[in-house]
Amino acid sequence: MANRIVVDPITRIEGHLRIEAEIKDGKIVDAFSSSTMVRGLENIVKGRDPRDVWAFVQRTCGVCTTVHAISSVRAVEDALGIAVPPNAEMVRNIMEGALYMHDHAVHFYHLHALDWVDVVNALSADPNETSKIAQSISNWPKSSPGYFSDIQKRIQKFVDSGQLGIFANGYWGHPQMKLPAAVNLLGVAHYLEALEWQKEIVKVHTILGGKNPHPNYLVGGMACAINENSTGGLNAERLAHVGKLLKEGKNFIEQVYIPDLLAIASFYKDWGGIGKGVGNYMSYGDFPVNGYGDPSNFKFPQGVILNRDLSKVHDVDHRNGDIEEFVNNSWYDNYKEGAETGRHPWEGETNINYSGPQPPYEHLDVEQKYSFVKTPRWKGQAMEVGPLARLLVGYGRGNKEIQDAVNGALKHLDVPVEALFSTLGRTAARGIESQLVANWTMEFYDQLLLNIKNGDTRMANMEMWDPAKWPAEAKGVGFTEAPRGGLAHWIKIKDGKTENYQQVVPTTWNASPRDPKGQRSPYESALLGTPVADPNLPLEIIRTVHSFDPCLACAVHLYDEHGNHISRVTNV
Ligand code: NFE
Ligand code: MG
Repeated sequence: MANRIVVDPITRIEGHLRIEAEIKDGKIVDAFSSSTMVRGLENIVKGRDPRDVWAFVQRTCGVCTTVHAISSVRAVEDALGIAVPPNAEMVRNIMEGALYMHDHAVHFYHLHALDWVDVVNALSADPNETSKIAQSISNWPKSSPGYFSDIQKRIQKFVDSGQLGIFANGYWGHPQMKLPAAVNLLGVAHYLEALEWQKEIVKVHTILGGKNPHPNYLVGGMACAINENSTGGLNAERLAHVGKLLKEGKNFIEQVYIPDLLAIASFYKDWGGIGKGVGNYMSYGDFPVNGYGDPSNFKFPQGVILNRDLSKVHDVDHRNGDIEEFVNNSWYDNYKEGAETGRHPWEGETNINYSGPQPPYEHLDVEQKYSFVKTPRWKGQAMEVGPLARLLVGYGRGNKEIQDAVNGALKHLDVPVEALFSTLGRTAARGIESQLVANWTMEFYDQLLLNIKNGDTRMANMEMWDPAKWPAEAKGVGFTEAPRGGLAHWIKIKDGKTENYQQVVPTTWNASPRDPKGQRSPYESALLGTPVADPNLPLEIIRTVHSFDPCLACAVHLYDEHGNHISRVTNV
């Protein structure tokens, strides 16, 4: 008989996620993913001025801050036929690149590392040994035995006080923790350093967008006026500061994040065979370098891979009916056409007044509706989105830069290409693309400076600003690759107002409940077959779920004080 365990809430993520898993003979035989937060942002923007919508929907999330604003302004620009000036494209790319560097490093160290790094075990490390390892894998200057010994003293203080603080909840001593003590100490030291560094990289947003989180955007371009010689706006000094922050960020990724990722992964190669998932991967593509109109110019290519077959990449179309959202298993009223039907987002609905069974409950009633996340499908198929999907699509498209980066990591770890389709693959892909994005962001920065030097200081195209010029009806789609995967917003405009608005978000693709055919989405699918050594300490579930970097605030678009109930908590 299978034993159903509940992990709720899953911590070290954004938002509220509940996983129920059925375990038989030490392995997961079925799994259900539920979000217990309710949405509402799509309804809040109805009737509002489309030029204001980015400011509302950007509040979907403060973690992947900026990507909802980009998607929104792109959707409106698409509807109204606006092309933004090259400088605005580069500023948007730089801001998104800075977000990737920030978000991925924070995920690795602060949200995911403690699934693999045993903080308490680091106390028994020999700092000389940690120093030797650190110096053998990187040129990062903080690597002396004294430095690591001081870190150890700091942790010892936490432990002696009985208050581990940020390290309080963890599976310390779990038999699945495989790192030598010296590597654990290295991981803990860099956890603390990454905390310091991440407060620096966000300054890129404060300079280019006024603040972080939720920097300023503008339909038609960006709001940061270039004036190299002025004391305000985007002057020479502030541009130089952006360049310095990006260089430091790239350095941190190259000298700390990547060496740590490879060192830690080399002890967990068995996770290259666990957490496989649905095997379908989708990327919308992003980082335009020659206008947003043509995805073949994007740094991240666009496409779909089915059944892990990298030899064929399918095209994505956001405008026809290929993408649909279902609500058959979600706490919303069914569409009037019935529970089996999906809706393309332009025709989508978010009916939060559903009156059927909802939380609280003992267990999810998975025969009925069991999540506030909707279920999106591409041509009826479940799609994994995120860093791994982006790299696989790029690989399949024959992108040399992406192929070299992926092959280099596989060679370093001495694992076969099949190891990519896994928990380890997802976590490695996030690091590999951080390096790629850091390099590209320097290119975007250089391009911006070159444009300015050549006398082009345009930052916005305001030709269509006046709603009197708009058609009576228009519709548009704006897509981006958010750190967690493909993100798109669809807008319908009527008489100058937002008539309908739908966001389909990366975590919606990955965390959704089943579709009408009973097909599992990526989280539910990836958990199948995962060994669980001790059902009371389900570290293995956390590893695979964390490898997707969940954000339920994005997936459901709003917190609600009634929705965040917790039942039968196994707190991890
Ligand atoms: Ni809130 Fe987000 C990203 C978006 S969601 S984190 O990245 O969009 O999956
Ligand atoms: Mg939505």
